[in-house]
Parts: sequence; C-alpha cells; structure tokens
Amino acid sequence: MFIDKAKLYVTAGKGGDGCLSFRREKYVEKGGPDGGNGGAGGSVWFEADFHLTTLQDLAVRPHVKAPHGNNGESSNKTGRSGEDVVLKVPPGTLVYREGRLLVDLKVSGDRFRVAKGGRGGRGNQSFKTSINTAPRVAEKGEPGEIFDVDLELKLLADLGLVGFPNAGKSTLLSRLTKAHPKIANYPFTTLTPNLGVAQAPGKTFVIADIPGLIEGAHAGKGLGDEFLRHIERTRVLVHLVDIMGFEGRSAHETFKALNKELGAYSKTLLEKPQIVAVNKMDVTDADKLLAAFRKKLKKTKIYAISGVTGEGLPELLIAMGKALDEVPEAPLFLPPTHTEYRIEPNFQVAREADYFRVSGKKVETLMAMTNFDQDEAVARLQKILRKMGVEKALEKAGIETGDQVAIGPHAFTYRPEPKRAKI
Ligand SMILES: Nc1nc2c(ncn2[C@@H]2O[C@H](COP(=O)(O)OP(=O)(O)OP(=O)(O)O)[C@@H](O)[C@H]2O)c(=O)[nH]1
Ligand SMILES: [Mg+2]
Repeated sequence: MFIDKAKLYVTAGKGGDGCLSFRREKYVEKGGPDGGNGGAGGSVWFEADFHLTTLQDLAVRPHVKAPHGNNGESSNKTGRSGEDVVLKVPPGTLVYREGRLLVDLKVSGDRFRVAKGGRGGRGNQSFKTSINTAPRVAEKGEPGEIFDVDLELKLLADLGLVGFPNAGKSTLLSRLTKAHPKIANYPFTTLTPNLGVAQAPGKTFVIADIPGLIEGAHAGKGLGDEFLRHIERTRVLVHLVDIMGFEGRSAHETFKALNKELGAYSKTLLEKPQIVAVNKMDVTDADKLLAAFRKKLKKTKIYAISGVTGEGLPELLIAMGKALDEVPEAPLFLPPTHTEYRIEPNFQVAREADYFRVSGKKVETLMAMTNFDQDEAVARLQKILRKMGVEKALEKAGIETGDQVAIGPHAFTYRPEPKRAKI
C-alpha cells in the first residue's frame, strides 16, 4: 500500500457585510431601507481526480484560502459571492479533522466541502417589517470556517504487472500511464513499486509495477516476495514475459517459474485472472520465439506486444479493461464503516475567575455578525440570546447585574432586561 500524507490549513471566505442604507429619491421625503445583502464567502472543496496519484502538490502549499464575499450595497444590491476553491486530490484520499475521518473520496468526481464560506450579512432592507419600517440594523458577514485537515492517500492498484527482472514491466507502465519509472537494461532496476493511472475506453484504473521476481523469491531470493503483498489485493494480474527469456532460460520456462513463485507465495495470487503478454516483439526472431511459446500454451490467449514500438498495446489496454469489468470491484481499501458527527450544544456557560464565558459556534457566529455600532443590532442580539436561553443559563450559573460576560473576543457587562410583571 502506498501511503502519502499532507497537512493543510483551509480558510473559507467571510461573507460580505450587509448594507445599511435608505433610498434617496427626489421628491420622496423618507425613502425606505434599501441596503442589500452581502455575498457569500467562497468555500473550500476537495474533489477526487483520477489524473492525480499523489498528494505532493498539496503538501507543498499547505495554506489554502477562499476569497471573501463582497459587501452589499444600496439600491438592494447584493454583494458578489467569493468563488469556491476546489482542490484536486487523487481518488482514495481520506480527509481527517482532529483525528476524525470526515470523508473518503473514493471515486473520481467525488466532492466534499471541507470549509464552508460565511453567509453574507443581511442588509437593512431584509429587516423591514410592518412594525419596523425603517430598520437601522444590518448584519456583518459570517466568518468562513477555518480548519486544519489531514489528508491521507492509500492507493491500491486495480491491476498488477508481474514478470521476471528486465521483462519490460516499467517500460510498459510508462507507456500505458503518465508514470516515469526508472528503466534500465539490467535486472532489478525497480526497487520499490511504481503506480500509474491508465485510461482504457470508458474507464480508468491504477496499475502497479513491482520489482522483478525470480525463482525462490518467496524464500527471499532476489528482492524477495516483499512486494507481492502490494499486488495481493489487485483484481487482475498482467504476466509480462520477455520473448527472449531470462539468463539462458526460454520465455516459457520463465513463465512457468513465475507462476510457481506466485503460487508459493499465496494461492489467491494464482487464482486471480491473469493476462499473458509477451514483450519485446520488436527484436529479431521474435516471431519464431513467439510461435514456440504459443505451442506450449495452446489454450491461453497471448498478447504479443512491444513496450518500445507500442505494438499490441491498444489491444492489451482493452483486454485489461475487460478483465477488470469481470471482477467485482473490491474496495480499494477498507472503507470507514461510519462517519462521526459531533452534535454541538447551542452554547455552553463557564464561570471563570472574574467573568462568565459563553462559548459555542452559534453564539460566537451571532456575535461576529453583529455590528456593535448599531443600537438596533445590539438590541436584536440581546433578544436572540435571551430566546436561546443564554440569559437563563447565566443566571443559573450565578451571574448578577454588572458582572462581565465574554463571548468570543467580545466582552460586555451583564444588564438583563427588567422582568415584566405578570398581569
Ligand atoms: N527491444 C525491446 N526492449 C525493451 C522493451 N521493453 C523494455 N525493453 C528494455 O528492456 C530493459 C528492461 O526494461 P524495464 O522496463 O526496466 O524492465 P523491468 O521489467 O521493469 O525490469 P526490473 O525493474 O529490473 O524488473 C530496458 O533496457 C528496456 O529498454 C521492448 O518492447 N523491446
Ligand atoms: Mg522495472
């Protein structure tokens, strides 16, 4: 399994402020309120995209910010919204916040909003009621969400390339995908697995190229079978055979030896659908050698290819796609069985040494959206806090008139509305 990680700091845009304004028209004594709403702040999204196979691009620019919404304007003009920022991630990316899994972006096109842009503040025109026809109150924009998120990519291949050393596995991967593995004319060029994303008509899939295997690999020979576990969970194998054989042995001998090796490692590997491809068909005498190989494997469909000239590759790619279609899609990795959501109480009250703290997203947002220069806005805030039960909770905690209350970065003195006598 290939694990890739990135830590990001995402900030969604703040909503634009609502506007406080009154119509001014010739010959009209008192125009009505016409302050427009602020535009919404941009959100930050993740989107799975099959063109990507690593998180490296994101890891190098960890601060991600979406733009703010514009303020509302007079004449009921709504501010422009901030544009969303969409970060592309490879399919198979897990998104965590504070250690909790938020989402698993499995398939190309899957999207997840990780930080929501703030709502635009309402302009005073939206506060107009039959009782208050000239409201002098406008909300400020809601702050955008800010989070630290951890991304983890666990990519497993759909299809594994197996073969003796030097068979041309890495060359083939580089032809079928955008991967750039090291290629050289000696055995054991590949030391760790390479991955690439291939596109066949109508589908995309991940191919793994692993180090070459030799006889006795399961007992630790060569690079051993350490890498076979990487392909244990692939759905289809492509067995690549060098038409010239390996170190004096014929293509067919290497073919048999490799399958024996796979079986010695695990039965499940042998039971996987296997596409047999004979490589290096561009060399002299290739046709003769191929005929000899075919004779030994009469019942097997054999693809004759050349990773160098590209001969036979379109047919091979189609065969890969077909074979994958026939094997049920196993989960790429164990999917989370549930996603946790924390239900936050509307607010909490805590008694500190010399003041009372009210905390919670809802109250803090309410404070952030209140313009304290507007008396009506302050009165409205008090009314909402009372309705939410903040006043009651403070009293229960022992607050008295004149004590200090803090909500977010704001502090004020507690002065409850005089209680009306019941008639
Ligand atoms: N003539 C010819 N040479 C090829 C072809 N494919 C690969 N080669 C050459 O074979 C050599 C080995 O290629 P690699 O792609 O590194 O082979 P590999 O199977 O990944 O090798 P290991 O990683 O060592 O197991 C290189 O010199 C390639 O240029 C082919 O189709 N025709
Ligand atoms: Mg290689």
